[in-house]
Amino acid sequence: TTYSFPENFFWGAAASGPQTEGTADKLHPSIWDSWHANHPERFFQGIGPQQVCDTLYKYREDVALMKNIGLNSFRTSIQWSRLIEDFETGQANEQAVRFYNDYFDEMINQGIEPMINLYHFDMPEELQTRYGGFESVHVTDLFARFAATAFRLFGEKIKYWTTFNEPIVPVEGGYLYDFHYPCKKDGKLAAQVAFNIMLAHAKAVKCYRELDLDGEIGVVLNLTPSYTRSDSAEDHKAAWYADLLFNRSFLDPLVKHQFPPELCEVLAANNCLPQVSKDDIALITSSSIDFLGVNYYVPRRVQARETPYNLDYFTPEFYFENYVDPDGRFNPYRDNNEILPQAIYDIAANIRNNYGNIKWYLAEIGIAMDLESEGPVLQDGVIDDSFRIGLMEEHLIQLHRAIAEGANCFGVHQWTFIDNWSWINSFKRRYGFYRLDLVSGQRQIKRNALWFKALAQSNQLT
Ligand code: BGP
Repeated sequence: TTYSFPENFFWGAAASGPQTEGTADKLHPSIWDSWHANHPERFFQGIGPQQVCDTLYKYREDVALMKNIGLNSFRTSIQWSRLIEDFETGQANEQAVRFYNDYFDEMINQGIEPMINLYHFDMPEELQTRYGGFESVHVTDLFARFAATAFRLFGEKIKYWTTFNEPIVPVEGGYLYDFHYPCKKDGKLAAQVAFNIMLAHAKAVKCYRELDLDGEIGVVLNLTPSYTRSDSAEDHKAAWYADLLFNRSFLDPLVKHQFPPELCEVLAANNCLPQVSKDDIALITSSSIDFLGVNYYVPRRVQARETPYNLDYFTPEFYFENYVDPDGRFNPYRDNNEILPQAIYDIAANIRNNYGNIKWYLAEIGIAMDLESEGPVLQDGVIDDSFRIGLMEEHLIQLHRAIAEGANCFGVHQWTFIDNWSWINSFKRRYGFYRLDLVSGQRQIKRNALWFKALAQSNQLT
């Protein structure tokens, strides 16, 4: 069978500034730079964001590698803590402006559409320390200043912008479960930060609209359907809550222009309602995006709570229990990684049926493997990571099925281009089209990249 994709489909890769650039020439540290400096033991093998792909120096060679594997688009992010010299005024740093200009020009000259994100978990450390990061409304204004600077500087050449990548992740990581700085474990603060992130997003979108540039702006959300253990009403209720708290909490305000009343009820019942003004709510619900980016890796499976909830602060798990499907398929090369290609179809159906069939693209999908499991370099110089290819095909077949039924999807970006640094996981899980040798910095192509090249060039899966 041949699966053809829509014309002008985006086939690309996704990455982010803090995970690839390296920390050289930065005037300000981000929370990741300083957290790693103070607590290297929190990071897998102690490796931090200095030791990454060195994109800062190697972007020309790297864009040539993108071209080499047929990518027609590429997402990365601008680091707030690199671009901005003065956070209060939003004044840019000259050297950083030169770097981003050259990097984006290089892509454009090679026929690769840059899609640029503004926030990929990388709060400037100074703003976290002084104001509590997105705990503070003032920081939402500073974010909008940063965004406005980026739009003014690069808005002529960048046609696709996103404000935030997976905005719920810094909320979970930093305020519920302790895998992002500042590890506070405070449900009420989590709700406040979530609200303020949406406010920061809406303020940035407003700046973009005011500049009247020729381009589009959106947001990237990680969406995970919740599948139930059984068909019981209790299990379905549990899934409904998981969906409310993890998907609808951001999707509904940002796409449907409304905060779900049930979300407010849940927060109120747990004494977690954030402090908000009517004007700020109105700003969020009146702002609109041109497209949605969707990241998907693993499905969520839930059941009604059976064991007592034992945290002394609120987290969404108060309303459900995660469970592992004994019959599930698992990726042997990554912990807790159930494989469920069907989820792609279900996400697409949800967007089509419940979110006005807004235009969207798959902004991250990837198959994690640890270094050893990717296999040796073959005689032709290619690393044998064939395991990925079959799984990617299964996911894309589900996407194709959804598109055939009307899903408004315009592209696929695989995570990631060159193996990159992944927060506290550092280089534990590899995802790249190219392997990064951490010692020599050398990039080595993997079989999956050649498979993707054929896909991108023919616009079909055969
Ligand atoms: C996504 C993030 C990326 C990336 C990826 C892999 O959630 O947007 O930044 O890191 O996950 O993550 P991990 O290394 O945890 O598997």
